[in-house]
Amino acid sequence: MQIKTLRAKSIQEALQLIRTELGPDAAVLHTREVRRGLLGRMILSRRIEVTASNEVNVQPPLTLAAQNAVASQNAREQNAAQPTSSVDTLMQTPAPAHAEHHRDQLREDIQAEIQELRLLVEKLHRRSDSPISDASHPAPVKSDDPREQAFFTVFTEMRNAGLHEQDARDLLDAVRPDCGAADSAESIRCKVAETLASELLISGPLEVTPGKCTVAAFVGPTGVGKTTTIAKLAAVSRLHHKHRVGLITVDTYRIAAVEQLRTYANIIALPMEVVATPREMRQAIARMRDLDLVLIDTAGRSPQDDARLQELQSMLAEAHPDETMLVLSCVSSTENLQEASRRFAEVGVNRLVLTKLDEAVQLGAVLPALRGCQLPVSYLTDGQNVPDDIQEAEARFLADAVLGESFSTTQRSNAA
Ligand SMILES: Nc1nc2c(ncn2[C@@H]2O[C@H](COP(=O)(O)OP(=O)(O)OP(=O)(O)O)[C@@H](O)[C@H]2O)c(=O)[nH]1
Ligand SMILES: [Mg+2]
Repeated sequence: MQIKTLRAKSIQEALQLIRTELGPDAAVLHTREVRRGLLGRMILSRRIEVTASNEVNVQPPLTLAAQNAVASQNAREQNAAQPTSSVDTLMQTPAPAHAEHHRDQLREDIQAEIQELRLLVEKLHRRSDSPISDASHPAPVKSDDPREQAFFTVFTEMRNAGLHEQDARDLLDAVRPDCGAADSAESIRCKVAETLASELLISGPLEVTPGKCTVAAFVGPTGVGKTTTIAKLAAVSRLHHKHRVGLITVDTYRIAAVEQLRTYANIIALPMEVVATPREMRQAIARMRDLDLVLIDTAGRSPQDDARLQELQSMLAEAHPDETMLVLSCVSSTENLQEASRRFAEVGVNRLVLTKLDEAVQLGAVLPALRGCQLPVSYLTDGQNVPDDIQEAEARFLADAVLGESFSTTQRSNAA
């Protein structure tokens, strides 16, 4: 017995193939529409599978010729009939009705899926509107109440600035008692910025008293901008304030590092010493004692590298720096900043320099590290230009930067 199963785009095409393969008297044993996902049906066309044989005689098997005749008859009689999704019905429905039916079916499927997606999006939106699990301090949510709506706007801006949910919530909770019904998002923003500014620790610049040698060492993870920051400070101190400045580098691990600092020292015309051991450090400091300011550059260290951190500590113990500046890049994640400040605390850091403000898309992630390390910030750097891209840290400026663009005082006054 010869049985064939064929697939085609339409029942007509399938029957034509069967006729060619098995002859006009072949009997159709089975038909079905090959199921595809919605995407498959949208991208690919429908497929009909037909199984037929030329040697069976079952009742009521219709030969192809008879089926074609029935199909034509049905086409005339049933063109107004409601189609069903079975292929048997498709076989009895004329071609334009097939297409119509197929389109209806597809439309219904798409509408059902859109409805499903809509429900899903609404659910997610509701969740993001109230992302707080702590019921005792709910986060601001979308509301018809203008005051709550203003809180929600500011909360969203802070989250967009990269602030962790808890930090954003705490800041809003802190200003809530001072906000009345008339407070707009603008005034809430202002209060939040003031609150954060009052909390941030700022140290002011390095204190340099001519005739009294101030020694400042710069430590931190690799590539955060220690050497560049030293070059900026040295240039400002020497060229603007006319201080007598000297440089020491202990970064003998990279030839390029020594050359990098030497280049700056040559340009600014500063004495520079390269030291490799604690003893050499002691001697170099002694030679520079009559200068106003000595800046010590160190090799970048991984906060995970216990041995190197220990080595750094021994070296700095000989220098007795007045200030030990931890240099951190704002491009780093909260976790990396926290880990770096925790590990470098062992080296005796007492101030912070935040670099690469210009590169950081958001500064919100810096806040937990600032709060965690409790080190006052001395300088902010925002570019590679020596000496221009450095400024003394200022609380309100830093608060605005951490809170995001919409908090920027400049932008607000421009917009007004
Ligand atoms: N965008 C930007 N780049 C900076 C800033 N500060 C430093 N850089 C760049 O960051 C790169 C690394 O700077 P370095 O000063 O060599 O960093 P380092 O901490 O001394 O690096 P190691 O000594 O290797 O640990 C250089 O390309 C600098 O130009 C900054 O504020 N913004
Ligand atoms: Mg360096």
